[in-house]
Amino acid sequence: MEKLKNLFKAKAEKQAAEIKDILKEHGTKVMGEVQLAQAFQGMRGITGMIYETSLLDSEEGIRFRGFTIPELQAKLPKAKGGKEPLPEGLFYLLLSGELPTEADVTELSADWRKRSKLPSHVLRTIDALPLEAHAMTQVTTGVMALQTDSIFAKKYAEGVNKKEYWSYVYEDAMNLIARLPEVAAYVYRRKYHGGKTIAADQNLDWAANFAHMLGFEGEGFKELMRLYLTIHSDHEGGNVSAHTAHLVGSALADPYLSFAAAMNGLAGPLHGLANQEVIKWILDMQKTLGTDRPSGKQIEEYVKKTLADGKVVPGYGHAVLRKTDPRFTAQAEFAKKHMPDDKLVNTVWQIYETVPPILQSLGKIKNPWPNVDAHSGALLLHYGLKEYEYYTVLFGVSRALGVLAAQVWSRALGFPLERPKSVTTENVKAWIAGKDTIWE
Ligand code: CMX
Repeated sequence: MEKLKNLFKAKAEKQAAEIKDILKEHGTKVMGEVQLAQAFQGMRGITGMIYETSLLDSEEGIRFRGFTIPELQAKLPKAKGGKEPLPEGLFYLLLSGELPTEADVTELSADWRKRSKLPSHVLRTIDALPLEAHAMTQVTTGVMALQTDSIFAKKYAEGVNKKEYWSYVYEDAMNLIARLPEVAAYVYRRKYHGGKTIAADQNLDWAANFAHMLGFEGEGFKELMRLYLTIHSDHEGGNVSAHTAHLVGSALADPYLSFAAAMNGLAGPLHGLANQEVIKWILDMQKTLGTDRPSGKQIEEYVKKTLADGKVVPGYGHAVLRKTDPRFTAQAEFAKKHMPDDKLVNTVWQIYETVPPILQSLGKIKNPWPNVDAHSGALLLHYGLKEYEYYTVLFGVSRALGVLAAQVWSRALGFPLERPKSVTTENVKAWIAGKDTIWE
């Protein structure tokens, strides 16, 4: 895929020169201020990093290189007969900032197919884990095993000019994205289907081939995967997985190490694992209530019990968003088109009617609206992917597109080691008492 690499090089060189000029003239300009509460409470709202591939608006939601999800659905190339965007196109856009043609996407699909073969020790490494190991643990172990193939790590060890870092990170990113569905599908078939793996179909696009290797042949599921793997890819730079990849990569850890670190963050229940928690929570609710069509009133009681038990309502709330997540809306639109009568989907919609006013009434939750994870499980279950411990892996496969494209940019722009300042509560108390000015 020389065209994309050359296009990226031209764009990155231009942008690196622009950044040099910006910093020369405006480097001391103040972007904001940090309040004590922000330092103690998860650094919300502190603008402190540059992340090129997407930008999140708290009211409007995510834009990928300036495009909303409905715009991507309209403008990105599709599979023959398909209506959803191909994730290859989204990756091309994230990396180059330009919308790809159909030919660009076909070429990228073919390029990833060529790169997709796994070294044999990767599967053996996964096989060393017990079957009960969580699917995220197994996949991330596979990613770590793939790291032996890192071109960046090899070139760095040989002693390479820092101007060339991005080129090797690009190769690693492309190889890792190409191989990730193979690793992820292997884990699925190993954990849930007695190890009966399904060989790749060289004629399929990246998402459809992943669906095929998982064992899902219907066009509906393939379309869902194309949409799913597109919309979960990127959510600007501060979320746990993207920020982890950015931080770890800043130490010049190669893309495999950085992405594995990101996957470990994604496996937390307040981040990506929330997609499994949502379905678990709904299925528990159905069991407790003895119905698969709970009424609004019944859901309300169950939500109140969840809160009274000191638990979060999974799939609701967000650290940045203050409206319904457009990724939730995109999935709801998909469901309206493909499965409007599905009982579980209807329960998800009923929960959407019921939960926000309850969370709002507590007065402390900043965003009572659903996030991306509130809807995805119901769609997967509709097509028969019932093993919800696997859901976060799908999120992770998609997230690779965003965080790896961003990492190529970070190395091309020469971003340094990330190292913010921390203080202790003792420092803070002394500062409040006027006895310490350590960080001023
Ligand atoms: N249910 C119950 N309580 C919630 C809540 C929810 N869905 N969302 C927020 N709260 C609580 C917080 O736990 C916090 O409580 P305390 O003050 O007692 O500690 C309070 O409301 C204020 O939190 P906030 O400022 O509104 O939210 P944060 O930015 O701190 O946290 C998030 C954001 C996503 C972690 C939180 O909303 C949450 O836990 N949601 C449920 C888990 C979830 O769906 N995560 C997935 C997010 C999307 C993704 O990354 O995939």
